[in-house]
Amino acid sequence: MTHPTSRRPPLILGLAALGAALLVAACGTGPIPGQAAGAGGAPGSSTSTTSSGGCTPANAQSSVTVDATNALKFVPASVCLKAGGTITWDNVGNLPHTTTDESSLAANPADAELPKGAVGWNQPIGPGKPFSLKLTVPGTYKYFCIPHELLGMLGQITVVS
Ligand SMILES: [Cu+2]
Repeated sequence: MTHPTSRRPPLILGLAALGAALLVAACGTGPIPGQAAGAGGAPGSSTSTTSSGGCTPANAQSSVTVDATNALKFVPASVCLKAGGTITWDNVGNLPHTTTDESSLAANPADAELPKGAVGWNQPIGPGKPFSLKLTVPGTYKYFCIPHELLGMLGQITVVS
């Protein structure tokens, strides 16, 4: 007489690479990683410290995906990217959007911002057609969606090196 045990397997999504994830899984809590301090060796050279709204080289991502949604939002609206990293916009709804950082195309010029020396962009992002961009110039980028700019579909990227 055996009856099947119905235990759900734990969801391991992309955490396998992290050895520390084993500890987290053992505790069974904490989707938020927090600060992994003290585990790794500290790099010796301390270069320029750029404080850009909490985006530092330590917490910057080398690749990030921003969803363009039917709610007319970029999600997340603000991201922190390493210089040379890649941002990908993914239209997860069924409405047409753009990702645009050209002040000449903005209804409100303040919705477009580029670091000095950076090149703007204007790209439609249709449903299921993600668009990726590599950003190498550190600084603050503010972009928008052309059809929904005035409805608040705005985004910001901070690039740090
Ligand atoms: Cu839009």
